Amino acid sequence: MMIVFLLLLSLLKYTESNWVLEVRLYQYSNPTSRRSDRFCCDTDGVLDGICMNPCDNDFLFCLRVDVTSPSCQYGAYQTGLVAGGDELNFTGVASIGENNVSHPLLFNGTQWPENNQVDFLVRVFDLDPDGSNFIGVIGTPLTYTNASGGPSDIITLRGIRISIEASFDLRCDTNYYGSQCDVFCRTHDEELGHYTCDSQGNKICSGRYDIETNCTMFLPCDPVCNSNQQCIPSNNTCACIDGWRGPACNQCTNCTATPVTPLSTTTMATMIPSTTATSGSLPTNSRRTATIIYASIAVGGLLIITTMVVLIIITLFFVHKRNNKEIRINKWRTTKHQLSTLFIQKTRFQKLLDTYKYMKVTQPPGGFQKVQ
Ligand SMILES: [Ca+2]
Ligand SMILES: [Ca+2]
Repeated sequence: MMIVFLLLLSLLKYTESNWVLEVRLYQYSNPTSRRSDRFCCDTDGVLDGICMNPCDNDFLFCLRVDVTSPSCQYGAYQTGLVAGGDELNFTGVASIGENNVSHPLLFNGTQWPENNQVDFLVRVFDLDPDGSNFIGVIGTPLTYTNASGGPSDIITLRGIRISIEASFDLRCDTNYYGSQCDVFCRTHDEELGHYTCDSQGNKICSGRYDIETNCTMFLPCDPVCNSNQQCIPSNNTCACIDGWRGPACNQCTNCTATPVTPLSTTTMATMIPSTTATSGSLPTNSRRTATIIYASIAVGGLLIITTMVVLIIITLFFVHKRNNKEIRINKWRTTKHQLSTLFIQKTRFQKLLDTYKYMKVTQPPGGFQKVQ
């Protein structure tokens, strides 16, 4: 059986987990230093029925799905020889046995345990040069409905002749939250987002990053900037765009016009000073620019219309020319057909005439005779 467990240990893979079960060990005791078959661990060290030599203890700690499972799905640790005899105190011990197993023990799973249960198992062996002997087994089911219970009290787990004290603490692994550790949240501060996580796994955006964008973009300026301003979302300020200055960005930098009241906008301000304000207050450069734009639009539109008209005329010309050609061809074909018909009729008539002449020349006296 031990070989089976060792094989399963070698196959065990550790991946990122949702939850962690921490097991702290305290006192282990085998007061009679006997094996599971009641014999002393060392049969040559017996005096008056008393085992004089302690066992050479080797522990296997295992966490599995349930008591029927042959494997340790949530992890297993084999300590190797643990010096100290049959009364061991693991309190405050950082590593156990010649294999230096880290203590407290950590087991983990990637899904919440089915039926809210796991099974903790301890197997103890006596190591000797000629092989190992089975000392005993201790096991207990552990039930958890959520991961927020905190560490348990110290519990004494008892086998037939052995016992061990332990406490258990099931909690969510790093970056997992929720009662069953099924909420994932990992702090980011780069292009994937700028946020931390609260105790429930909710994202808390840094600074002015917007939760609606997964904390990847800043919130829009509040209050919104006017049409002569540009929003600087990182610090929620409105900066004047080119051509404007002043606290409200309503003073033209290249003209002497009186300040105007800019239009409020719900989006980032345009880079061109507004042309919808009172025309009398527009700067000269702005009016000149607007005139050029309107003139360009008018000329462009005229060119497009002219080109379209020319194309239509050319198309109609070619269509008309093609139709005339087809009409002439059809007339020629009709005339040719009529001439062919007249020629055929003329040939037939000529044959009839020749036949009549022949018959007239060869007419016997007394009239025509029936040709046999
Ligand atoms: Ca032995
Ligand atoms: Ca031994």
